[in-house]
Amino acid sequence: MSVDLAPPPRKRILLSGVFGPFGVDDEYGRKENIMELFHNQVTKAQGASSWRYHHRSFGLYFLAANLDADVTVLDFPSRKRFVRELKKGYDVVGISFIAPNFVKAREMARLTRQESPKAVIVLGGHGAAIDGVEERIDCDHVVRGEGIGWMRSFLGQDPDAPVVHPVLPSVERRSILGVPVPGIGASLLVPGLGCVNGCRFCSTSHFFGRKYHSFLPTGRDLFEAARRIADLRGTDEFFVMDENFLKDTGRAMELLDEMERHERYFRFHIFSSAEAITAFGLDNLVRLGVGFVWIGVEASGRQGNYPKNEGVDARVLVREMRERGIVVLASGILCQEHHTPANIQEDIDFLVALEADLVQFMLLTPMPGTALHREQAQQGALRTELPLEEWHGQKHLAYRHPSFPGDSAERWLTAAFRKDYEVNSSSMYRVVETSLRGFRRLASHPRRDACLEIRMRELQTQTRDWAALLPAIASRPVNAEERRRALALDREVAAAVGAPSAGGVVLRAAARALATRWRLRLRLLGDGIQPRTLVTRFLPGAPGVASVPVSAQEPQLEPLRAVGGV
Ligand code: B12
Ligand code: SF4
Repeated sequence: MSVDLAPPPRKRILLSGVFGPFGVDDEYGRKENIMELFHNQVTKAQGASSWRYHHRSFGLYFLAANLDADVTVLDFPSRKRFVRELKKGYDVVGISFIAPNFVKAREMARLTRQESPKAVIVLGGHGAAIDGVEERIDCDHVVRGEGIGWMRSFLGQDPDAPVVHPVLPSVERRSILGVPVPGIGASLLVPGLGCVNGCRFCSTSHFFGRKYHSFLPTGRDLFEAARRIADLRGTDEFFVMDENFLKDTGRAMELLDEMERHERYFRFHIFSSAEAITAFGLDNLVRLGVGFVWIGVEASGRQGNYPKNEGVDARVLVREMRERGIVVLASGILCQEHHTPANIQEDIDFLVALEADLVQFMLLTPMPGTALHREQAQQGALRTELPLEEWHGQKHLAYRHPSFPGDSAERWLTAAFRKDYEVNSSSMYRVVETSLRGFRRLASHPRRDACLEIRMRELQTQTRDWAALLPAIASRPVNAEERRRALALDREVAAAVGAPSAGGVVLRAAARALATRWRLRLRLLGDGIQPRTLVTRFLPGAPGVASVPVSAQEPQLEPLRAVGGV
């Protein structure tokens, strides 16, 4: 009798995001559902000045880096490319999707059954919160909440093994006014998932059971992860994907202590709530190297607002952050239950008057799984007849609101974005102004230690670099006021940080030429940009230790340089 001692073959797993094209009206999606953060949700009314960034489907890479299996990650495939991948034969096909991409996920499951009938289909991501999704999509498992532990258990691996943080760029392509943003681009840092605050509309908080699921529980863990990723990618800048990074004030303080102790000064772009920012302290934000904060202001007064904003004067908070060189993105919710055509403008005007660098307006949307969804279902207010492709918060209301019938919600939204642009000028103009303010403040600081000295120099370089776009802004402004502001700011920058060098002058001329070309492109060809398909293979045997960009026809804009344990 012979005994086969060979280990069982490792599973072959395909993890895929939903297929494109994105942001077009077709049988699977809608034109409003663009795969771009800023251009879709923030700077959408700013024409050529809109920020054009692509972000990967980070959850897929987190899963892949933490499984002892042969995992291929397929990000932004076309439908055809997905089918081609299926034909290679996988044991498990995992599909990550959000509610507005329900139809795409359903089609991908159908294609998997057709092309790879033996594959086990696992659905995950926020779309898993849709009621009865297992009956509406032909699949084998639906994973709600954190996925690494679930997938490890499913594969017979230790669900509680330490989480390996993959080494990833936080953005794929970045351009403003058609000018590519130079440099490597910030790396991704995901300290944890979810938020304990449980604001009733918030998908992320509810999806993770109103608990914080920590990947990097201590300041020291954060520091070590940041140091390793920074060394591998060659940049000390991070986009921190954590819904409320400063909520754990102690952890953030410990991170700051570690940075100062090691004299390693990272820079972080974060999401956080007003109470958490206030508790951490604005001057500590500067020391920590926070360059960007996304804050949910939500509404002007008590009505329609949340405990996280209680007792905080948003106007003062935004101004004080900008004074310190911190770019602020303030978001607000329109067409809330208490809004009427008579009072909604007050909230819009409040958001605009904050003079934040960037403003996001979003329609109140009862996303599946949230307390708001439950409340409105009980009241019979959900618009269940509205296809899920429309549940993205940028056009239709997904609940019945007597004051906003037909397309009126969309009209308010469009007008709000437009007003912010006309009153406050383009966001690019605003961020140069913020950077200059921060530089000046630190330059006149009476007691600059090593940390503040570094922060001052960062702001100086940033102000000079970003100001290169001011002539392009002034050449085709939204109104005469923007031209006047851009030219005046350019002069102020030159006075504060020095006139542009000969190289700088050439750069500015190039930026103007690129901006002119971009405006022409928008006029002739429209503003659609599709993200490139990215294929990455994570090899078995050593979870997260190596990752291989697969196909030469699908080059990565930012190759994954390495993936290793934290
Ligand atoms: C990055 C991001 C984007 C990127 C898209 C990146 C991409 N390539 O898809 C951009 C900015 C383009 C974007 C756009 C939109 N987004 Co978005 N986005 C996010 C954000 C901020 C982070 C997601 C993330 O990477 N998290 C970190 C990773 C590690 O966590 P994770 O994705 O949750 O993955 C974990 C689990 O969910 C699970 N999991 C995930 N996938 C899978 C798959 C399998 C098989 C398994 C087993 C498990 C699993 O395991 C992972 C590890 O635990 C979230 C909010 C948030 N903080 O989560 C919103 C969020 C996902 N987006 C949302 C929405 C609504 C949108 C837009 C419709 C908004 C709009 N109107 O423009 C568009 C849609 C674009 C489109 N065409 O699809 C909602 C989804 C709501 C819902 N219930 O479906 C969220 C939750 C924001 C919110 N609070 O409302 N988004
Ligand atoms: S504070 Fe922000 S992340 Fe936390 S529950 Fe509220 S909206 Fe969600």
